Amino acid sequence: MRRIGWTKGGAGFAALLAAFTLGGCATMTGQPSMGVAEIMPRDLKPGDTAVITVQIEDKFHIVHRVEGVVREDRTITFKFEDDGVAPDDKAGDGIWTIQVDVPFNAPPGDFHFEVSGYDINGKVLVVEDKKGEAAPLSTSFQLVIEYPAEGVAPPAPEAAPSTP
Ligand SMILES: [Ca+2]
Repeated sequence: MRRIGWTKGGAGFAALLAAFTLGGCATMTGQPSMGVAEIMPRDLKPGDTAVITVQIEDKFHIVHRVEGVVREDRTITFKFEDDGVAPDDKAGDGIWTIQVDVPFNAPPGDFHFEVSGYDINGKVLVVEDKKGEAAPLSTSFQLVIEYPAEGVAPPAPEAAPSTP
């Protein structure tokens, strides 16, 4: 018997996942939804300043707090604001913003930045995902910290002035 409606292999699922991630998630239930977080600039060096934004649809103002952590180092909590104070562009527009300074002693490598929405009681909000399963209101992205051209030798010092 032939089954209809399932695509073979993982392509269908990947497409579904992409749609879920990129779709902006307008939900019919009015539950909050979180879009993809963006970081500018993408490539970071120790000492750099970056601005991270995440768009949250929150019709009923359930999202009380938005915080991020670096998965590899959870000691610092990054608190996003939607208050119109720079670098946040506009108050209450659902775009939550934070400015982060990459520590000068940050180790180079790949890091995962996780953003979550919290309710008034400080609990991570749980929403239904596309499959109707409970999922935390959160998103994550990868950020890369690179040391400036470490493999490249610094410019050769000028030939020592010859002292006669
Ligand atoms: Ca805003």
